Amino acid sequence: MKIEDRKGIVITYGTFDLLHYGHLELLRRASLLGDTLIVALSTDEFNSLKGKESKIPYNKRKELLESIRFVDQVIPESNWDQKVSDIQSFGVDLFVMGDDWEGEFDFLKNHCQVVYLPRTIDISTTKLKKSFNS
Ligand code: C2G
Repeated sequence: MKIEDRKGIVITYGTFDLLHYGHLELLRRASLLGDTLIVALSTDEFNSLKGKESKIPYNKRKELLESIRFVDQVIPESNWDQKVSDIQSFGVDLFVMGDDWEGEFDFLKNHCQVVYLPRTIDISTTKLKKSFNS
């Protein structure tokens, strides 16, 4: 592919527990902003650091994400501080997150473009967990 045709490498981070259409819409829109989408998936250990207990173990969450045709690669997210080195080692052009994170990752603008996309309303892992427990 000619360099000028390269739309770029996109990365996004998350737990993606109980994968649902809100996650899918984020990933789909992120994938349309480049020609390669990398997902940095929170490990089970990092989730406990985030104060989140994921219902689905990392290897299954990874398998689900890898089965999505517009996800090109899944890497582990094991700490809060790996983003700059990820951006550098993967040659990332664009960092994307849902806008519940608006502003939180603006420091990455020194390394790549940063875009926050509107969250999909009325769906969340927390809601799904609550509905299972009802
Ligand atoms: N998301 C969304 N719409 C929803 C739910 C989630 O757009 N209804 C987006 C979030 O904004 C996030 C991504 O889907 O960009 C993954 O969401 P989570 O799995 O909840 O990720 P989070 O726990 O916010 O982890 O270092 C960053 C963290 O790992 C982000």
